[in-house]
Amino acid sequence: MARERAGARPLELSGFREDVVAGLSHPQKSLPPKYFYDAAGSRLFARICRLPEYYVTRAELALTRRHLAAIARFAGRGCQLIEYGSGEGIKSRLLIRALRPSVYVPIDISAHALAAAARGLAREFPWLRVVPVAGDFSRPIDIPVRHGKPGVVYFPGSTIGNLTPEEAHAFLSMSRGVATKMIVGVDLKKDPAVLHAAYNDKAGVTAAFNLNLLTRINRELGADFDTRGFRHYAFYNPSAGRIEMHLVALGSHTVRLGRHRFQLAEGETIHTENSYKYSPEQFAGLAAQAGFRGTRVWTDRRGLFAVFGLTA
Ligand code: SAH
Ligand code: AVI
Repeated sequence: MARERAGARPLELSGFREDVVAGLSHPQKSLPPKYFYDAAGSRLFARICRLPEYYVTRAELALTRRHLAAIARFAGRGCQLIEYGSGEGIKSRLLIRALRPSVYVPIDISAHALAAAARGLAREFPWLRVVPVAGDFSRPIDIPVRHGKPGVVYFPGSTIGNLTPEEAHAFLSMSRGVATKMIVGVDLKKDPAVLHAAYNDKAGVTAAFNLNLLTRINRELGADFDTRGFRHYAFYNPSAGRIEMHLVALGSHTVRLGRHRFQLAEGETIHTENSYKYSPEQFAGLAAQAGFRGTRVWTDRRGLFAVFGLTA
């Protein structure tokens, strides 16, 4: 794969059309979740993080606060902090305060949200060198780290759960080439009723987040999805250990995208996201397979979420 210089072109659009056409051509139609995050999608995700049912952000924040001293000792002060899928950077602030990194490199596919977050951080931490990189972490990215200070990769939010275990393995292996230490947020297996509520909130924000993907495809690729003809559908698949999000066609539906036409039968779904939930042992096993030797794990009091400290 060719290496891209960070920020050289509107990367999130390269391959968007091809990925959508490929995904809608499968017998089980699917769309990659990385395309949720246009400006509207990033705003909707920020609202999800504040929903009463979405325990994920609160649990990770609480546990990061509680174990911050130990996490900081693990990472080491003055490191080069590289964060994948940085979003709003809610938890990053805690780490930045505790680690005083020599540079902070937030990487995100959502260029708009990334720029806004980087501006906020630069205001809040005037001493910090912030080097935002608009990039897709599922492809090679040039990361502007310097020799000298150790690099630490931060991957919070359980974004790793949106990758299949095979993709997560590849991502972890790739990260070993970027830094010798990683701090990874992982959502844990739990009562399916808690999971179900978190992905089916009463206010309908998760539904709007899911449906926004079709609105984005219409706007940016000129497709003609009738978004009112689809309903958000999320459920826990216990044998796969994941929440699946789908969009269900309420009636038969034809979508045009350039010269392509896609037919959906009534009740047919487009699979838009997986959110894998791990047991601590499962995730430690995955990290070991990807070449990480040392593993520290911190959890919140209720055992909802874990932060792993991995050493290559
Ligand atoms: N880390 C934040 C945000 C998590 S949401 C938190 O913990 O709250 C997932 C973030 O990853 C979003 O900001 C999204 O834009 C970004 N993202 C998703 N897929 C990506 C990809 N392939 N490459 C880069 N960023 C990605
Ligand atoms: C970013 N990611 C970890 C979220 C999750 O929980 O899988 C995305 C999300 N999808 C629906 N709600 C939140």
